[in-house]
Amino acid sequence: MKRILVTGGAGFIGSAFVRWQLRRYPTTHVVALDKLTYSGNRDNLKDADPQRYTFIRGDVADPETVARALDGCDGVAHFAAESHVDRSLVGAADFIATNVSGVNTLLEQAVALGTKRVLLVSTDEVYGSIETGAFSEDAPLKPRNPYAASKAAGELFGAAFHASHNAPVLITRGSNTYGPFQYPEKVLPLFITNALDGLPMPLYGDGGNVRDWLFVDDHCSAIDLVLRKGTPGETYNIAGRNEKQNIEVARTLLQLLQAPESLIRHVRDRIGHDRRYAINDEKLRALGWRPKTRWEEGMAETVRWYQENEWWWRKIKSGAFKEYYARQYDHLLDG
Ligand code: NAD
Ligand code: TDX
Repeated sequence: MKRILVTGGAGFIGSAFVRWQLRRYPTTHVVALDKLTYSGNRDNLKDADPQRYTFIRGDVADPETVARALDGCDGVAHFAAESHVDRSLVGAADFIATNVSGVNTLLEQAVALGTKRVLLVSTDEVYGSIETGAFSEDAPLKPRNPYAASKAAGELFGAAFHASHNAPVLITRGSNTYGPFQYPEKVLPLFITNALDGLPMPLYGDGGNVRDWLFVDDHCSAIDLVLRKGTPGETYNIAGRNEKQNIEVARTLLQLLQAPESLIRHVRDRIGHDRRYAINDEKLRALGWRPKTRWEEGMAETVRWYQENEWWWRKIKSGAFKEYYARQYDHLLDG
């Protein structure tokens, strides 16, 4: 591909994907489209060669902006989203605007321009919670929080555009992703940066909820493979095969940070908190994908990155994040 569009290219996974493309494909030009919402950050692209990518600040729900960004691109990887479950539980209007209307706008423009590959980045959360076993791609969608519902709705637009307009839509459902540059509202960077300041790690409920952790570069390599080699109209799970209870994650972080167990603070549970996510990724593995980063390496690298890049997260945590944190955890910390 000579030119690709990455929406949400200034976010956590989107910016890693921009770097991934530039590293892996020396002749590819990347267009990054991002609205720069609270989680979008130009600092996330500081390591990307500015000659090799074009940055457009704009809304993926705006047709003219999307048409301009897509023009001349061979494909698009669509990451732009409202991405945090806890925020969606307070109000979901932005989630519908970006994760549903934004997908519709992107699909309309891609059809109009004849874009050859349209990959929608989705999530394992669309299946809902599972007690044992793992969901395959044909399992029914049973989202259980507004964020997951908006992602499921976006996916359904993708499937509908494939069926009606023969749009070359590919969908990936990735599991919980971690690594450098993740916004500190998400559990790993929140726990790491709090612990570095001697602040508590607010662990929801009994800490027994299970997530399947995937290192960010492995998520990027899977998306890249599906973008290039996947079959249009198909959906691919991307698993970490690395299930951990949240309490185990917290303890691993404490060990790496050499911080005391007393930092773990059990707080009131997230409402409707999904107990366990698990997906089967045989279909993707049949395309040849394997994750490269072992959990121990990925966690050590991630912790080191936050230790060495205080400039990045202190800027965030001393800004608008403070208000969010007070709202989110004030009433929880008393529970
Ligand atoms: P993030 O919040 O770090 O990044 C989202 C980016 O989208 C930000 O840069 C933001 O500015 C941008 N954005 C938001 N609304 C926009 C709009 N209307 N127009 C243009 N840009 C907009 O999120 P992330 O964790 O990097 O997630 C990226 C994608 O991956 C999302 O689609 C998410 O649903 C999906 N996903 C995330 C995970 C995870 O564990 N983080 C797992 C599976 C799937
Ligand atoms: O303070 C916290 N304490 C806590 O115990 C936070 C923020 C979270 N948690 C728990 C809730 C979850 O069981 O940790 C787990 C992970 O929470 P998040 O980081 O908020 O992720 P999750 O809700 O699992 O959703 C993530 O994975 C799927 C991403 O945010 C989504 O964008 C992705 O689609």
